[in-house]
Amino acid sequence: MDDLRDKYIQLISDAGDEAALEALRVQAVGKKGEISLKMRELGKMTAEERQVMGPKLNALKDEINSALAARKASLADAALEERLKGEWLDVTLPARPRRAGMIHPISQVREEISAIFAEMGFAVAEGPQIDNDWYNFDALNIPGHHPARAEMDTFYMHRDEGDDRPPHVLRTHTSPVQIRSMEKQGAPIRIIAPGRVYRADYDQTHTPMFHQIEGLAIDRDISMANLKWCLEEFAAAFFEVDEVEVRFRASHFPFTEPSAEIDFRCSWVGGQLRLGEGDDWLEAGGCGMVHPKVLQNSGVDPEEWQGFAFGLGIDRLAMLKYGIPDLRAFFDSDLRWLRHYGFSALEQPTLHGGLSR
Ligand code: 2NM
Repeated sequence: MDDLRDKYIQLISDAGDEAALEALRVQAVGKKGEISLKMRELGKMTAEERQVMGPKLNALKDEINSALAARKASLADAALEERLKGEWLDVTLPARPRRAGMIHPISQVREEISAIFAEMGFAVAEGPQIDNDWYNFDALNIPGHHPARAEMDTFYMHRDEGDDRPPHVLRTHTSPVQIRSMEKQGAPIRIIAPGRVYRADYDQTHTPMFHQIEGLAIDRDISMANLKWCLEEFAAAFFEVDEVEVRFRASHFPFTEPSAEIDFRCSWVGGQLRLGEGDDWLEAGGCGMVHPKVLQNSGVDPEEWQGFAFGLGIDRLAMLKYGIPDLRAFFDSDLRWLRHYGFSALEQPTLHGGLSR
């Protein structure tokens, strides 16, 4: 009995796979297995012999069955271990850059600008591209008769014959987003509103849809000085230079008072733009202190709150920074152009990692 036991325990522990184990099981405890045959011999024994041998054989059968089960489990463990070794994958490896799927320069620049203003504490706000004339004009202190309405070349949405309600418009600027944000959130508030805007104008330097980014900061004592600093910080970060001088030129907008055009100091050397040095000025956008009527229209008390707003053109900033000569090519969906001017989808612009790489 002990020899039988030692033999099978050894064979089981040497079995290299499940098939070998199964063969051993048949050989030992199968219907015609060695131990089963021995059990059959119990019938020919005397009662005394049977009383000794019966339990011994049963115990041996149990022992071999559990040795088979244990070996089976350990073979399965080893097989899993082996498979996992083969399938091992380092999920911390950087993804491989691909040629397909490029980020459009406008998306890239919008993300760059958002990253810069996010660092200064501005949140990104969004709103509808189809809006009513209250949000696009009246709330912004542009009444019906105001020449700015005509100057804006507004796209008006269709109204049925006999429907005399004022038509919806395609927003001509992202300022309606700021009005809605002030209405919803009140003051203090610090947001930027990037997005598509629409004006019926098409030539070398104008497309009927283009992209703007507007900023708004309202608090108890925000001034033009805070505005100028923000724009200086923005220009230096965006053009990736140490410093850029900002010049305010007096201007007029219905929604700000006082109002100014924003110029960045620059030079053009051999057709190449350099920011922060030289005797030229780059026209970058408009700005001012938000008009008290605009605050009032947005549910913000102008006796308690004040602040600045500004507007920049994303498309022009993209052309200037990345040397893109033709505005209209932005909207042609030409894949060869996109592969040339596009950005990797796997590299997000951040201030710490670099805006453009
Ligand atoms: C500009 C120039 C000056 C502007 C004003 C506002 C609002 F809604 F807060 F009143 N948003 N953006 C603004 C001011 C925009 O773009 C050339």
